Amino acid sequence: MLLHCGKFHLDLSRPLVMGIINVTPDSFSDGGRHVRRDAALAHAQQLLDEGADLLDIGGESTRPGALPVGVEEELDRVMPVIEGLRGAPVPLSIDSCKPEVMRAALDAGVSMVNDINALQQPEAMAAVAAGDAAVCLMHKRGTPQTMQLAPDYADVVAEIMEFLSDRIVAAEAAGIARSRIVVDPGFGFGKTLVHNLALLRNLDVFAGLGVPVLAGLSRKSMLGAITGEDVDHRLHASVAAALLAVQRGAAIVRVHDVSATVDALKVWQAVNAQNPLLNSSADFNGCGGVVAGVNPYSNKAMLDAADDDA
Ligand code: HH2
Repeated sequence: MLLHCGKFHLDLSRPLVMGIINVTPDSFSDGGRHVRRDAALAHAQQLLDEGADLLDIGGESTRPGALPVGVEEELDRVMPVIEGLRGAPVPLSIDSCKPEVMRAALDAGVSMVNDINALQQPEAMAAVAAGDAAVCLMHKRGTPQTMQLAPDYADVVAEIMEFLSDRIVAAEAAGIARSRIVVDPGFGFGKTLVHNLALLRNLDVFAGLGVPVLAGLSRKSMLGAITGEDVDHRLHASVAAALLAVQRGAAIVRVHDVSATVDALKVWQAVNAQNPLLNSSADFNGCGGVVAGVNPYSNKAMLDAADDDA
């Protein structure tokens, strides 16, 4: 399956890793670390070096209880970073619900809009439909201020399936081709631990919607609830969760810890390949992921590794 993502055509026959760049003072796990343009750009370079297939840039925290940010403030945060990354070898994604921010980011060349509000804000649909960028339609219940108060579903999987299915129909009706659409059940956005686990367990059901599924579990509180670890010590749980998501059909995982996730997925990929050292690149590489970009899973790397072992 290919995802049309602006000038990039992403081959999804291997799972892709989306690295997170939060240009915010208050994100739940890395707030304040990449607020300065230089720090954000250095972080972006690090994620690229570690093998990120996409970079997701956000200027507003959506953690439970986060306060909303105005359009100008969000633009001031993200635009210098987007401009600094112009010409990056992988697609840039803007993580925003605001049509004004989407438009400015798209004009500056981003290839994907990641909207936790699934393009429900007036004008958001039109902003994306006007170009050729991909879009991630995510489910959430409530707002960051209210979403964790008492989330309740009769059937969390069925209800979110229905929501995402409706949003795909709405996006297609607005002129966004299916080949540009990704969906995300929205782990932690108006869900209890039980809901989140049901979603992860049944992620393959979402793959049945016929568009790629993105999963964002990295460092989230559900992993803290399971392991008892605070947000700075959720690397192992995050990697496990990313792997489980991919095993259940996620095409893209949105993560803070790119290097560790890329390595884990290389192991997954190698185990899944029939005979990695004999197969063609199409079989083993999963066709390389980013057609016009970096492929950290090259056959050469695999053959070099095999030589080292011998
Ligand atoms: N999670 C966060 C933000 N954006 N987008 C998608 N599609 N899926 C997610 O699960 C998702 C998302 C929250 O994580 P983070 O950006 O690290 O934190 P914060 O919102 O506090 O900046």
